[in-house]
Amino acid sequence: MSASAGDLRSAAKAALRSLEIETPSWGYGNSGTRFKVFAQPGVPRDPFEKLEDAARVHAATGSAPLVSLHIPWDKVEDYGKLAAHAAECGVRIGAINSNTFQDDDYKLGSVCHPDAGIRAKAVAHLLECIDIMDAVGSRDLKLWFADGTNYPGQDDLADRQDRLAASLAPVYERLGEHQRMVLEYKLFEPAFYSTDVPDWGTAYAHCLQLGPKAKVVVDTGHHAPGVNIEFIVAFLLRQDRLGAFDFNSRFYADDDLMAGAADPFQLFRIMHEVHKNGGLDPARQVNLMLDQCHNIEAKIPAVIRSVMNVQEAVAKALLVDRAALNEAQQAGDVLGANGVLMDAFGTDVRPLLAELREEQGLDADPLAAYRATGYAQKIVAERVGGAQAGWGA
Ligand code: PSV
Ligand code: MN
Repeated sequence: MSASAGDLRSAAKAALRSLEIETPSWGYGNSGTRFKVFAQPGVPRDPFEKLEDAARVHAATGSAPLVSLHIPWDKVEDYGKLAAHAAECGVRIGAINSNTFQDDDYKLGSVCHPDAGIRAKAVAHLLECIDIMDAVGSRDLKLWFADGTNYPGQDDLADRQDRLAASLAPVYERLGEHQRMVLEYKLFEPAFYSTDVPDWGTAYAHCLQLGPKAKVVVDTGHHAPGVNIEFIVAFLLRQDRLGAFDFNSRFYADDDLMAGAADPFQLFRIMHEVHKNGGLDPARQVNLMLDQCHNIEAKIPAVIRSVMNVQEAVAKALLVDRAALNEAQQAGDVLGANGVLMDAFGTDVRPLLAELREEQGLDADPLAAYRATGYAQKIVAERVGGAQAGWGA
């Protein structure tokens, strides 16, 4: 039995109303490639101003109430004050992202480093991040390790896994009752021969060993070309180990471009698996984060566009006629099943989202709404003096 189009639309609207997408504090600061950082006027000078920019994305889209922090980039004296500022702006602090890759000591790695002293330093940083989580009321510690080797024989691959497991254990123990650690994998970069958490299988194995509060992060830019990310999503949700996404877009590697820019069909396929396997239910705690940097385009509009792209992918996933899909699958109707999915992907969901925004008291066009506020001109005029925040600061 097919669902009626009207029923699907109203169920989709209800789910979209409670959709929460988390934006990255570093997406608002200056960033670049290893070749050049092109500074932009009006960029925040501190984490407080980053939150103000994030609040503009939420005000325009109604779907971005959470902001990820990166430590030490977002280090402040008083985290209570930072959380209070977030609340005043109408947003909340989300995941705390650790950083064990920008200190000279980490040249040969952090939690997998051959030197026990450097591993202890990295673990101390991770514990400090949990103190910050306590202070700002954050649930998730997000871990990404740049650890790896550049040359065969440089270090012992299995020993590095032992060091990783031993480093993560005390961090896991330190988590509060409602806190979690979410472990991100990445195929390569900055290390080129081996990476210590290169794929979902490695992240999953460490999470299993640690316990139920350890979950896997899927950064959509961190796979080899052609990898079926939606399979990974379905598998991890089935095991209740999908903790979070880092959405961005990849043409070649970890491009960190706007979510859905290169391949909106892939984003739809991922969101279909998320929805189909219960991942949009807030009780499953799948954190939908963006992890991207805007090097040549205006930052706040680029984050707004990314949020809109995720909203569109989610809307299309919500419009999949699951009953018809199931019927076709059970009947072995290959073309029919594929057709059901393609019909949803082919639906123009922009009118539905515009209608929903108007029902929420928002402008139907988030980018036009943002432009109309004059905020872009205001920050260029007001944010003079001081050092602009940027990658590494
Ligand atoms: C690494 O490439 C990564 O995806 C991690 O999530 C970092 O925290 C983030 O980028 C910011 O550089
Ligand atoms: Mn990431």
